[in-house]
Amino acid sequence: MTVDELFGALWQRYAALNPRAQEVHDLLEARGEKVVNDHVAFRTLNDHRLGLDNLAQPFLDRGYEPKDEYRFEQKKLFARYYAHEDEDQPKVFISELLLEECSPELRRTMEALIDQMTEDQLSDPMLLNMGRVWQTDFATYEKLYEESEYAAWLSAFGFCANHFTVFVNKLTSFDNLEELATFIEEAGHPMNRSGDLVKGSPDVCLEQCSTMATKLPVTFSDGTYELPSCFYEFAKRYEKPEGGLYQGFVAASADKIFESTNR
Ligand code: OOG
Ligand code: NI
Repeated sequence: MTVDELFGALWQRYAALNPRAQEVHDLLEARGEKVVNDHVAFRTLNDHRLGLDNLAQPFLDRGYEPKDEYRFEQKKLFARYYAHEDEDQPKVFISELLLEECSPELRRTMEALIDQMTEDQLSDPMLLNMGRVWQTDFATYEKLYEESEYAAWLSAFGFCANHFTVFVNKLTSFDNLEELATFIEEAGHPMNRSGDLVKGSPDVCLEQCSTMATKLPVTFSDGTYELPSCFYEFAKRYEKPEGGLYQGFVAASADKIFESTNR
């Protein structure tokens, strides 16, 4: 599988979970834009069999290298991004929940989900696109949600691209992110307004905004419930003072982007 085929397979599962992303993508292309991805993001747990390093492997095997790392104290997350030697390839942002910082109950719950996985699933290089690989119930989702929205999301959706991100520098018909956000909202897709609509600024060389995650029926052993699944993000990058476009992320902005899957 080439790197393009890998992103194609990831987009397929993602678009099924977030039909709004396909709609917005198609609206932009109908306007004459060519949509280019800035980054794709994944979520996992720091279990040694399915941590950030495990999810990164398919990218490392295809020319990606580890770059900067980020820490989210309150959300108990660690993240790293990966970039390809060819700068036209999307960056990959992977975060993981630090289980040792969570309550013993949360830890036991997540470990019980992992225990349902087969050896073949745990060692599958395409783990990152396998979706939910365990049975669980809505009562467990709600209990997890009280402590960690991130853990609850992972229990309901498992492994997939959490979001794709449009690289706004490549769009030609919008002057700024506010204009793009208005266009998306007028098409009926609510945006994440946690903090500000636009997170970041030219001063930190990165501006971002995102839709709220699409609500999708999720089947649990105790019923079917509509839950926020995946979202679509938009990023505009600025020149660093020393020259060249800034390639990294901004922790304060990322902290708010995570909230795009809040209920
Ligand atoms: C990741 C949130 C952070 C960014 O671009 O800063 C992020 C997530 O929601 O999993 O994507
Ligand atoms: Ni992102």
